Amino acid sequence: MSAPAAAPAADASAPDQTFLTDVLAGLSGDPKSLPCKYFYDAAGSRLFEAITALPEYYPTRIEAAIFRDQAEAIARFVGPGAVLIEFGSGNSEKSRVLLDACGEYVGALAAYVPQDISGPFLETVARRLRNEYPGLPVLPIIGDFTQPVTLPDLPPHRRRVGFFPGSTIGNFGPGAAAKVLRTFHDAVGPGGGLILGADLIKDGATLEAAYDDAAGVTAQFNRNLLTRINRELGADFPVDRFRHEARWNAEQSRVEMHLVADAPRTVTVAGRRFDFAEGESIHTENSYKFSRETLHALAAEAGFTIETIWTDPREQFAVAAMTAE
Ligand code: AVJ
Repeated sequence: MSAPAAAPAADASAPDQTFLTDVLAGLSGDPKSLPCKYFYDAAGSRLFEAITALPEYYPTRIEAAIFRDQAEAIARFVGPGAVLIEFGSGNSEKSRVLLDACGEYVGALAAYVPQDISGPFLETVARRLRNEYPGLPVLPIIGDFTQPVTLPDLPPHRRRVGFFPGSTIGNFGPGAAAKVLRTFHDAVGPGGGLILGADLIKDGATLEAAYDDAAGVTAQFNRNLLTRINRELGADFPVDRFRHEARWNAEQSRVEMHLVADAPRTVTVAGRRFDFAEGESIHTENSYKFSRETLHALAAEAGFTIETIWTDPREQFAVAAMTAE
């Protein structure tokens, strides 16, 4: 998937206040943590792109295969003349297979609405799509998918279908995930649809390898968060002294990423000191994994009913099509 790009600070020399507040709060916690949404600066976005090409990181490849294999069924679920809204659209790459399939099997969409937090990037992507899909209204909206969606002027009386691929939903704990889906429910309205990509529970070795690859790209991606904090918030993390760890937490059904201090360390962030014991970790990400049952329960909590779950033959990844009640 394309990573959600970070919004550039209005004044590049002034640290982003929200970023600083979030980092100080996370490092003041016990256990220490940092929000995973800050992974995606320019370097982090590039590293994530590299992760999606790793042999161990199966989700991107398998989801793409499901979209290809089920293109016709997915297009029929979207339906003729619908408005497709992609939340956190990035480079809109995953929508192309849907746009193509709708054109081929059910007739053109009424509009494609990519939503992303990076405005300049959105416009570039929209221009390219308008060239490649002449006649398709591409109506980008700037926004954060965790906030209520303000839709552009849309053709009236059209079915709206949300699209949220990549198992980005896995970054949210059970309650927060239902809240995110609820904002999508509000955006598509009763009778609208949602196509959701979600990674499935599997053996711990496969899961841990996907988040701790042999080439060390995920380790770089994780540590880049400290590099970013050093640069943007004037911190002094000895980045190489924090070891990358991926742990499958079966009880909570999530892969956790951590950065573990190799020795007792004191770090200063914007003039505040944080002490680390040897082996103390910063919990940087949760990537929740689902079963058919937990997907049905999550959908229901947000007011959706799942119509179909498409998977690959080994049931590694799921694409769920659901209807808003
Ligand atoms: C972008 C949240 C789907 O959890 O698999 C990949 C992020 N972190 N490797 C995921 C990620 C480490 C990814 N998501």
